[in-house]
Amino acid sequence: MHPPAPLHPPAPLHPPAPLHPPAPLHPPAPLRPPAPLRPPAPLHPPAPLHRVLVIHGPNLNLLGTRDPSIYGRDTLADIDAALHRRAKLAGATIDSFQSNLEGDLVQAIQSATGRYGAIVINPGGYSHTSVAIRDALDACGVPAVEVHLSNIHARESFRHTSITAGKCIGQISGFGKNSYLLGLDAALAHVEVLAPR
Ligand code: DHK
Repeated sequence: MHPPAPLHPPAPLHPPAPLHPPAPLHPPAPLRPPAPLRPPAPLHPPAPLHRVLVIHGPNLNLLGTRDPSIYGRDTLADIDAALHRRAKLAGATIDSFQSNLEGDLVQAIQSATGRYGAIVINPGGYSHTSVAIRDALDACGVPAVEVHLSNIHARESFRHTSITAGKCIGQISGFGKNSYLLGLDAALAHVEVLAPR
């Protein structure tokens, strides 16, 4: 019989690791004073309401000689001069633009945003065909009045529908040069530069 193996002396107890002293509390960072509220920047600066852009579409440069029994004998210059006089009486101004090109007309409509209070437009033959001009009228955010010298509803059936008029505030058709003048009055009344009659 072997004598029992001597018991190992118990391992000395390690003293518990000292607790880290608690990190000193930082005082909370002072709150920044709230930034002053700025009003949101307007998407477009307000357009001068009394400025009207008059847009003439294709073939209207030929007025005076183009089928006078339908379009009258006034030239485009005559019509623009009458519009200038009328605008002046109302305390408004007009700029006039004519093009035979669809893209130029789209560009002119787009350029009106923020610069004009209203548009008076005779899209000519594009009234019956142009989705691009309709879309530009829709996107520009400027109220437009569509005008026609002739009464498009009394002519060939393909002229009875205007694709563009649906994006205008209204349409005036059949009064020759006066369609433009009535269109200008309607546009100025809409933006309240001219008191409605
Ligand atoms: C002018 C045009 O050129 C035509 O194509 C339109 C419009 C009508 C007008 O009457 O002013 O159909």
